[in-house]
Amino acid sequence: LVEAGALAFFKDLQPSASDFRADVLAGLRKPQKAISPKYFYDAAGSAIFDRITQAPEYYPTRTELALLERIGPELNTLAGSGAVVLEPGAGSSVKIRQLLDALDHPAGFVGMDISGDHVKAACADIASDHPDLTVGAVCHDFTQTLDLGALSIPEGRRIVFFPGSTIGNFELIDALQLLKTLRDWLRPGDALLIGVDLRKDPSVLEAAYDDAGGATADFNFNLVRRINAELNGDIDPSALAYRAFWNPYRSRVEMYLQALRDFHFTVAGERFVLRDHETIHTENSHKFTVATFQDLAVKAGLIPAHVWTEDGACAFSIHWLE
Ligand code: AVJ
Repeated sequence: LVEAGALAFFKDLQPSASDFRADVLAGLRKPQKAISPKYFYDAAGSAIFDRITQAPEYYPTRTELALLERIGPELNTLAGSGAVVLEPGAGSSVKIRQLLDALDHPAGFVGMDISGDHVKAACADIASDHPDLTVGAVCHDFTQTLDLGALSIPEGRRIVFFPGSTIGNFELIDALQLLKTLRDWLRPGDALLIGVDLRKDPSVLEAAYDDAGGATADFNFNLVRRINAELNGDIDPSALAYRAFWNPYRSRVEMYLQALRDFHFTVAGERFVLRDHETIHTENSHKFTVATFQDLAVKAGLIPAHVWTEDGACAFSIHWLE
């Protein structure tokens, strides 16, 4: 009996719980307290992120999906038939469906995400909807090295798909490193298809990252809940407020949890203090112009071959790099 829609493989390269503890403690010891945004994405956080993408103020998801739909025929021409799509940070895979639907007979799809259950479920759904596609799932933190040879990636032209402007979450130096890593996944003829959010009116940006419905704030508070639950923490969420603002000097939205008063807390047996107005930096979302992003891509050894943009208030870009 052939199991319809089964995954061709699932590989668990899940980061260990001790990484989470060590990273959080190291981040809280810094003069500017900081926690990596990758820790937003446990099962609950991934679900809250899906709510963010539905918020009326959060334009990137809608805009990128519409742009992907518009350029589908061109992507199909560039990809040819039998392409194999690799998606680091696949999440719930809404965009990959759009891409797969645009392509003629894609041969394979490998979704990778730091949230193992989330990526497994999303990839299994894709497999059942595309019976001819070889689908694999990998639980992996894409900031860590990955030996692609250890995965059973199907043969065919590889398209590394990195939508959502996730590249914007990284400091520029780390974004450069990540682009180099993704470039190393490419062979001649392969391509990196990447979504990059563009600079725009600060009021649009600040609303997108602090939606009135409170999904983005809840996303940040989920990190507090996660620390309290998994690292035996006692952070009082009512002593914190979520803040997001546009930093024009660094061309990014910066996100913080800010103390509303002095308070002490414990995480994994270690004592910390936050003074009134002091912040925990949780995330950056860099915004580019087509030129500033292409300059970065070139520094990473990639060749900008095509770019498509959505202009106007919700500007966004998609790049085909070789
Ligand atoms: C992970 C890059 C898609 O920066 O827009 C959204 C994450 N954080 N709202 C972004 C995020 C708060 C998001 N990406």
